[in-house]
Amino acid sequence: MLRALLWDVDGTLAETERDGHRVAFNLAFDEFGLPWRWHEAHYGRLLAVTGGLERLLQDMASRPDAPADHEALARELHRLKTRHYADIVRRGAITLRRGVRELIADCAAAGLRQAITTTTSRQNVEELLSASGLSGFEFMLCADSAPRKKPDPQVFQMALARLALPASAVLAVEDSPAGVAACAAAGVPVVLARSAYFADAEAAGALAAGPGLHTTEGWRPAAGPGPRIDLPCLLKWLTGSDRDLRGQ
Ligand code: XBP
Ligand code: MG
Repeated sequence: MLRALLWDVDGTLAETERDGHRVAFNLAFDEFGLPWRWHEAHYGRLLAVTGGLERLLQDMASRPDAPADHEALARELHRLKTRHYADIVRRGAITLRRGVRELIADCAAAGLRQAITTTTSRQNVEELLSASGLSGFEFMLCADSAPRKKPDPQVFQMALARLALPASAVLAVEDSPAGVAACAAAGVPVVLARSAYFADAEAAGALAAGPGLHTTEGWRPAAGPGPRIDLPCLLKWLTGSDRDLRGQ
């Protein structure tokens, strides 16, 4: 029986990467007087690395103009980037993905417990929740609580311990293959609401995958019967969960 929903943040609650984190990194580079700029396609490739700091370190490793002491500069740039990201969110440039608020409300009305399980920094989540007026999460596990980032299952293992529930009583909502892999490694069933950068990504291991919670079109297995992904739809997928996308 489903007792709790675990929500990813970046890409799932909102399309934060292209117009949020990427832009904030570029502002940090600029503020530091660095000529580096991450264009959209390059940032998409860098998303294979989870964690903003880790992503930056990976990029710096391939830059001949990066200093020998990568790590200190990367930490400073990431600190600046987090500040710029907060400014971007505060001025309303990032909005919730369609269908998110409605599904959270469905689950709250049904008495399900809900929590945040993310690899992003806590301040990013606090800013997004405050700017969007979203509440009702029992707890938030972020990069500070679960430093081993997705696809490592640590954040989900910690969430199960905190909820004191078996994985079979929980469902996660994710947008990326790394998120799905982390869930799979923790045994947590997961629905993949693909974000822009992962529109065509592999969905193996997900209970269902589709283009967003706002629609029942384009989902596999089929969603519905309502016009959006709602609680009855999640329960329908869970009931048939012996067949995930690999078995389709
Ligand atoms: C996505 C991430 C994060 C963000 C950037 O997290 O990998 O690292 O891209 O945030 P999730 P930070 O999808 O689990 O929410 O710079 O704070 O790491
Ligand atoms: Mg995500």
